[in-house]
Amino acid sequence: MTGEARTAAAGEWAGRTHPAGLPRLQRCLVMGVVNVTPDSFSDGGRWLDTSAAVSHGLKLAAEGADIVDVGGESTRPGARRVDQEEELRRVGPVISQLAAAGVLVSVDTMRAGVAESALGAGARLVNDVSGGLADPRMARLVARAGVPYVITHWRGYSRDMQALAVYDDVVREVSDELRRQVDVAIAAGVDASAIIVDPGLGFAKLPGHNWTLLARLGEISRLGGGRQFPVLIGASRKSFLGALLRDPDGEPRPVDERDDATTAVSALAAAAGAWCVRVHAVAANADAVRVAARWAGARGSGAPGKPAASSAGTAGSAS
Ligand code: PMM
Repeated sequence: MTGEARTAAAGEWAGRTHPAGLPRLQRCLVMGVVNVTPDSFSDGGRWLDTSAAVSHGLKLAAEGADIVDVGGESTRPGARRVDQEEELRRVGPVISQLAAAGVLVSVDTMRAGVAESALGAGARLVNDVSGGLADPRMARLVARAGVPYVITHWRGYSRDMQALAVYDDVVREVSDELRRQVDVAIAAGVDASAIIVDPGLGFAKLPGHNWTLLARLGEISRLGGGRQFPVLIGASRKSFLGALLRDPDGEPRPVDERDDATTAVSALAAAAGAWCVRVHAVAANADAVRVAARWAGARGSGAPGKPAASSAGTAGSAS
């Protein structure tokens, strides 16, 4: 049995990696979501107003978000695109006000022009759900700016992406396709140590694909072999959780009742070595990643209740 297989069997792959330019914590990070959109499936319309979005971002940071992710374009299945001016009008003031308040902000965009303005407004991380495929200028922009870059597995725009959810071996195909996206970014000058990979749950994926990817994060982290990348997981409130929790009549659990399941995914993903979880309801998830870190830190401590030496900074008292 290889070392990789042994650690995978123990529920964790060896050595969590950290992207350059972001806080190095001995636990999984929490990214809180602020969608400044009228139509996101999870919170559409709630934070369209700048001051409501800023207040919400500050609240998420106070609840324990390490990063606040601000987006101005919905990526729900079937969504139509907004134009660049409108996207910028939505996210620009929210990002500048949150950054001015000391919040570590990422911008969720597929457009290099939006990313550039967002970085100018104080964002410190680019989260591109198309992983560079929607805008070929994105990788060069990220390389020039020298910021961390989330590359998500993506097969096409939201409008018809679910028709592309066809796989023989979802882990191999997602890893191979992500590897090609990562190679393009590196060829454009992006520092490999600044890259975070994301299997893109729900993006051209059916529920079974999402579960298989979650169960095999170690393989995603290595993209089929070689260098290990930090992994970000965006499961929050997504429809595969609604489908899992159908009521006796077969109705999916409504979007606003999926936060407990999201927290369960966060705990399991953190225990499996995920670098960050992207969530809408921060407080419970901030607790969950600390529980996972404390649990992992106690491994090898020898006695129940005795903190492991390596767990400093990851959790509170043993009581
Ligand atoms: N999902 C959504 C939006 N942005 N970014 C990353 N990196 N990963 C994701 O899974 C992801 C994302 C869609 O969810 P939302 O509409 O609730 O924000």
